[in-house]
Amino acid sequence: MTTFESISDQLEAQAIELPSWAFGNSGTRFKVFTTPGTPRTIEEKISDAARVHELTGLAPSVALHIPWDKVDDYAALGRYAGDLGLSLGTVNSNTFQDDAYKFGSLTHTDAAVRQKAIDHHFECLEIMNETGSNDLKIWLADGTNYPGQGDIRGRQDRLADSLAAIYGRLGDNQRLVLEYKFFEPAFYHTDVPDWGTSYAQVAALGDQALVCLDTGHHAPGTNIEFIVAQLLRLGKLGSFDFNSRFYADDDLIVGAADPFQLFRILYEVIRGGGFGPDSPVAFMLDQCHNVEEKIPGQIRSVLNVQEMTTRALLVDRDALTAAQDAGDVLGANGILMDAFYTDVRADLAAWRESCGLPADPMAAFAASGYQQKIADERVGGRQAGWGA
Ligand code: LRH
Ligand code: MN
Ligand code: MN
Repeated sequence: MTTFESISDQLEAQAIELPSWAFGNSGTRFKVFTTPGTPRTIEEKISDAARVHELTGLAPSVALHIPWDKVDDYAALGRYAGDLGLSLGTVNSNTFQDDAYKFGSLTHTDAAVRQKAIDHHFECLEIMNETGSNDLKIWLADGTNYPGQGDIRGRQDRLADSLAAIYGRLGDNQRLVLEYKFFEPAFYHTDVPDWGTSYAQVAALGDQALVCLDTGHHAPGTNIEFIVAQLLRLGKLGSFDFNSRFYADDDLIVGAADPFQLFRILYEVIRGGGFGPDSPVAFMLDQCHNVEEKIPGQIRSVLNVQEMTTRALLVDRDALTAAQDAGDVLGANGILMDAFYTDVRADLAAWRESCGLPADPMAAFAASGYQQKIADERVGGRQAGWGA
């Protein structure tokens, strides 16, 4: 059995990017419940994100969503984040809230609409140049609701052309990550529904284009860890949007619905060389906190990722390989399960203290008084994006 002491140094470099929109109010199409202290500006979102990093050491960057997080001066926003110990990370484009995109954005039949969507991505790249961000994340709401509504093949071709135009503007250190999702808001077909389509599109672009895997974007029962293994094998896993789901794209706290699935995913990440300071795989959260408080929700999320990463690092890989090669079915399964069932919470608490962090970041936040302070100070917090 691998010991905690033998793997703890690998935890030091773990970094999980927080989504700015997780700090805003969000909800379902039925109701948006507000939370006292909800940020009114991107600066306040960043300030809340800084609390998460301060207490966990796990979340040194914040992702922006444009235009939700639009400001006049991105360099100044970057300095503001820097003063709080954070950097600005992935820039997410947004072509899903404009009337012009009712029938598609990068796939639209009208060249003028496609150009508008391409120009939006150029704007995102300019923002990245100012913030020093490396990743442009593209998720498209493009798709159709009825068979025959659109030419699904022509849409792929137009998508390829539009993506090539965007790719051509990337700087040397910048990457394009293409996120897939099998349904919603379109219900018959989605133009980037699965990892295979995303892979086909990014492979045609070049080395700086990769796939983004959002854990909530698969049909129930999908073996996500297999997708992770395959994309790492192909050198095309760029990033994760972590969250968890019971039914659809629930955007619940990562590891809440199925901690074992998170463990299996992280095991394949580690197995495939996707973990560690030299790894090209970016870890991000993509979540909404509809009824729970947002800052503790984010703290819990990054701790869940850390906890399952630790358990995945504990897998005795030599013993596992030997059992697999020997055809020892239950022995191999037992080795994996031994690591999964290991309660690492006490070891992690002690390790955090040794790093100068609170043993229990959730308790430390509750005791800090920050939630009360923002509830008193901030009035009229905004919806996450939709109201921005
Ligand atoms: C789409 C998605 C995508 C968006 C975010 C708000 O469902 O996962 O990443 O940018 O939600
Ligand atoms: Mn996502
Ligand atoms: Mn989603």
